[in-house]
Amino acid sequence: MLTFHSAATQQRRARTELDGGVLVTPYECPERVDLVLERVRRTALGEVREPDDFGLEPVLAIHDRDYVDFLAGCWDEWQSLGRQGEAIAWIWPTRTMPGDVIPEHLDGRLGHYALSADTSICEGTIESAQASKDIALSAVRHSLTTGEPAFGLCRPPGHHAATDQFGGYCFFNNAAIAAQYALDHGLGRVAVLDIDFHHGNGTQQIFYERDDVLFLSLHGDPRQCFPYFLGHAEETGRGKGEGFNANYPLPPGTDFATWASALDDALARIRAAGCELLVVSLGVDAFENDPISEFKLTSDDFSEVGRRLAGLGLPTTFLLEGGYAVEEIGINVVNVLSGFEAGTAA
Ligand code: SP5
Ligand code: ZN
Repeated sequence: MLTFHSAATQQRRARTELDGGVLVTPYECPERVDLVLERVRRTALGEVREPDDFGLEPVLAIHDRDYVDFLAGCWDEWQSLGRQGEAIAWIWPTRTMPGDVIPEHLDGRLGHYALSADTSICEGTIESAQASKDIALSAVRHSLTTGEPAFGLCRPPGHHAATDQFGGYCFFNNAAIAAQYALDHGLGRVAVLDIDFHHGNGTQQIFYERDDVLFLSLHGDPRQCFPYFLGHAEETGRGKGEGFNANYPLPPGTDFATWASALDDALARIRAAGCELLVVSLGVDAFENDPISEFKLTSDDFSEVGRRLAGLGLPTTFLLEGGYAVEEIGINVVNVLSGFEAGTAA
């Protein structure tokens, strides 16, 4: 399987994440890329390629122009205010303030465009986000033109990013951008299967009223887990999108047996919906030793996940999302990819 990778994904080197009332070194760190790449090479998964530059058009097919402009200018503006630390949102239009006038002041605009305070904007953020979407686009184009699987070693991740909001370490929604690219190049229906521990709130929001993208997510129950305000089982789509959104919220402590039966249900729905391409939002934070997540999957379980995905027999594009047990991230990601290849050969 081909891997798409760019060193530009490591330009974002954030120093701060608000976690438990203190500023910690972010869980979503550039070393994640090094370790996945090292494992891809060590296991001889296949060739590693640089992405092409797809420009902003495929981004603007998903995200609002004002949001993209905000991300592109935020760090320079923040610095021109003479601020010490990194740009972190700290006030929001909440239930008691309609927030329908976008503020002019950067602090207000940060609250408008942010969905959580775990994600700072720092030097290199927009550059890494651009590289990440180019990786996703290069990978999906490869799957579309050859029918072969591809792996996009995306960083930053994307699935929490909504039409006009960043957060959960995500800026551009790589999976949504890739799925839309496939539709714009002739496909009728695409499945986005999100196996990251956290609910893919951004992907759900983007496609919620559409029937050309089937979105399915297995995740920690939002009653207990980030992003807390979306990802319930009752959210099944709206309008013509009714029936094209499927959430599998699972309790903290969930092991592979329970998780895998949700996966099998999701795979049956993908088969029944007549999807022509599978985009996998591949987070490996469902791992038992993940520092911020609460499922119990083992490294061997990830190989079995790959084998089951291969059973669909669809052209498949894997895009990296979360996974913060940095020491084991390479093993867990490549186990999914190798398991997929083993399942394809079988
Ligand atoms: C892409 C992705 O996986 N994003 C996840 C973002 C979650 N951010 C909030 C993390 C809160 C961590 N608190 C755990 C405390 C353990 N010390
Ligand atoms: Zn996650």
